Amino acid sequence: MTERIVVGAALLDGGRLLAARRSAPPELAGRWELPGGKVEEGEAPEAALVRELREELGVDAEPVERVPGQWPLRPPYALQVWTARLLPGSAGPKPLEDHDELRWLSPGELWDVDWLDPDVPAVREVAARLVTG
Ligand code: 9L3
Ligand code: MG
Repeated sequence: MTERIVVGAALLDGGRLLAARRSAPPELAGRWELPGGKVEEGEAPEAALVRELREELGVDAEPVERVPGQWPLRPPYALQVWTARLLPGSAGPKPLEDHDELRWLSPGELWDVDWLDPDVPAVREVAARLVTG
């Protein structure tokens, strides 16, 4: 089966990371994730990231760099993560779709939320970057 990519955004602002609590589906509700979703047919992953952040959070954002690694999800999906930042003039993030709470986490708070299993290694990678700037 062809691998399908799900993109996640490590949205950073002022040295903090945005975490989003899923409201659906029931088996994932209440767990926290890097917001994002499935890359569509013929779509570039970075474009999917921008689209998903607009749809889910109502923000204008841009990808900054790919976080090394790829983490398996339910087949045929795999998670890839980019750091991202809000564009000047963007609205602040709001949980418009699929989430019921958002939190900006400082480096000391990164592990205060119950991340989805596949997001844990990605957050670990981002954590190292947050500390070193
Ligand atoms: N998923 C896991 N971690 C993430 C994201 C954005 C997504 N950071 C998983 C949850 C779903 C699947 O990928 O099973 C598709 O995501 P979505 O389109 O429901 O957001
Ligand atoms: Mg999503």
